Amino acid sequence: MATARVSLVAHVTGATTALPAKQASYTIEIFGAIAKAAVAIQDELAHAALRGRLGTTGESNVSGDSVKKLDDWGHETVVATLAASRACSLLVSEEAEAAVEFNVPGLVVCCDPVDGSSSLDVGGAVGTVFGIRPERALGSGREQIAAGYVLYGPTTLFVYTVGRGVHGFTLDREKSEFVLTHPDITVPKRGKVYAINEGNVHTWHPGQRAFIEYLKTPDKASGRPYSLRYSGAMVADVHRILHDGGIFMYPADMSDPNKPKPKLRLLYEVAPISFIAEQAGGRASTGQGPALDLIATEIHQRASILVGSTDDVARTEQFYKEGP
Ligand code: FDP
Repeated sequence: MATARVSLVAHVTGATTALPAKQASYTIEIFGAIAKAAVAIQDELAHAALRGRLGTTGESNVSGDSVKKLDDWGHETVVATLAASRACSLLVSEEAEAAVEFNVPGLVVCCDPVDGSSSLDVGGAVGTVFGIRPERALGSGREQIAAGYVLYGPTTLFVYTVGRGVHGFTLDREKSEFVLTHPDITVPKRGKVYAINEGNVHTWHPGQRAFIEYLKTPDKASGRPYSLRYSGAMVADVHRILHDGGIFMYPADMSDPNKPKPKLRLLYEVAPISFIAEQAGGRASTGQGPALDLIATEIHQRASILVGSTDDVARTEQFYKEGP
């Protein structure tokens, strides 16, 4: 028997019945808007070299990263589709120093429109990441009512949670529609893969260094050594981990132990990915505790993240606690 075709928006509609009615209808509209932006972004990525959309704009964003033309274009696209949804009151975007106000009642969206910019000019996989919050952008990650990411690779995959599991949808390009293909994504309890920028080893916490050494030390009984897989685009690397198990890490630079310098952004990278990981039965930590418990006090705040299989994340935390 052929299985029924379930679209993203139909699925979100079914999954948001427990939310207050207004919140549910805003959430559905916002998912529609982000899906529309994602369809446009995947098309622009596919044709970027032909449309003169590779390279940088010459500007830097609030985090000091040089802005790629596609970063800018992705931001404008998300702004336009969210404005048209009339369901988003405020957008915090990596590409805008101040939050974008839409002057309508609705929910707050925190979004990195194009994540993994260093892969853009080489045709690598990149992503969009977002979290949705009820009233305000700042506060704990546990205030999120929804989160998701879009992975632009050989196929375009939309993965989301509204706190009722994690589900993945593949873009049917002919119909510009996301269709359910990966229901109930569950992270294996333990994996065989780690993802980290190992070039930064000399900046890490000693526990972090010891953990990576542990993963590389052969031991048949515990399935070591692990394999390293790192593309430099968080969505692509985290998606692999959610699928196959293991751990993705972007620890803080601890060159000055009194001034840890994390890289990834809390509101539109760490918090949404942590919500998705927990909902998929995995774990997300800062090394000291659950990443979802972090309280954002600034919109472009940065945070560390260790995310993936529960056993692998728990072991990293143990190394942080006990050291080498
Ligand atoms: P990028 O700066 O290229 O946008 O968002 C930050 C991010 O990418 C993540 O997607 C990625 O995991 C990480 O930075 C890569 O950083 P490194 O180049 O330092 O490894």
